[in-house]
Amino acid sequence: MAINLYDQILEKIKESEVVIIHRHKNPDPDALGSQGGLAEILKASFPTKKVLKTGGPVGDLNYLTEMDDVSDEDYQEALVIVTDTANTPRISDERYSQGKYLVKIDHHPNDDAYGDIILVDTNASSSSEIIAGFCFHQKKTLKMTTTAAKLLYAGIVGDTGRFLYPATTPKTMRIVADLMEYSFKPDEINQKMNAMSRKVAQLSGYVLQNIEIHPSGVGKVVLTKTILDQFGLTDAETSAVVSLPSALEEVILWGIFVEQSDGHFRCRLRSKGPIINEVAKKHDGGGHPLASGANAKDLSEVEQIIHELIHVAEQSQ
Ligand SMILES: [Mn+2]
Repeated sequence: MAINLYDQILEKIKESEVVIIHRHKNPDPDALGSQGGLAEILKASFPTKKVLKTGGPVGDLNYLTEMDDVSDEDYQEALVIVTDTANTPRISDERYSQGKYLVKIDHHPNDDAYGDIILVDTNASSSSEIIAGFCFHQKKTLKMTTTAAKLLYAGIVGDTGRFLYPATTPKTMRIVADLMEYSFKPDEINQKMNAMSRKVAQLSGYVLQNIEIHPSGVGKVVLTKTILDQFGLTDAETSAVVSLPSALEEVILWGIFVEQSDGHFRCRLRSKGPIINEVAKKHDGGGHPLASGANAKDLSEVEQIIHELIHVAEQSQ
């Protein structure tokens, strides 16, 4: 990995008295793990610097980390680091551009190359893996702590689906092993990340019962407003069921389509192998080759996306 980028980022950190760390909206464990983990590392390594985390509500992931109160004045001389966020509209807290210097650290495809320094490694499982690798590489200066190790571990576990997805590499596991040398309790994190509410458990049952599977291996789940109301769930709470179809042996790729208040459908596309982000890009979206998001204006566009996914599945056979 581009080692000189590590040095450049460390130089910028050393020069800056204020570091403000952002991540994406609707944060997942990798967004919070990379943000919180980096904050803990910098606070331990440079006790006199002001290190702040900003962004919208973290929901029930507040057991991982919480945000700080960041004033507009804090940005005046600040180094701003954004983790785990592919494009600027997704950055939580739009003041990200008001610092003196901007660094992007991410593992999604670099389609929106924002920032004065860009550290993007699409081979990394997660942004948390990149942050941990950066810290261990710069260990003369940067101190890993137990809390940071716990947060980064949670981020890696989250983004790899507990080491299920192909982005899990030998390097991922070496970094995880090094993180586990710190005295947090991995089993506690695993249990918390595995836990779901009764409502989400019931929605999981619905998804597994009602998924439509095309002979090519394409799974389709449509969650209308009526269905979400029936389970008493919001769109944000449906993220827990997105990976469920991967357990079905006949499913190769799938889409979960969640109706929004304005009637359009938020589409979450996933794949066990065939590349699907090109389909996502055609429908107001993008993302990883095997995990993308898109938007469909109505059910007929949902059908169009399914049609394109079937084409992808058939091409791969
Ligand atoms: Mn991530």
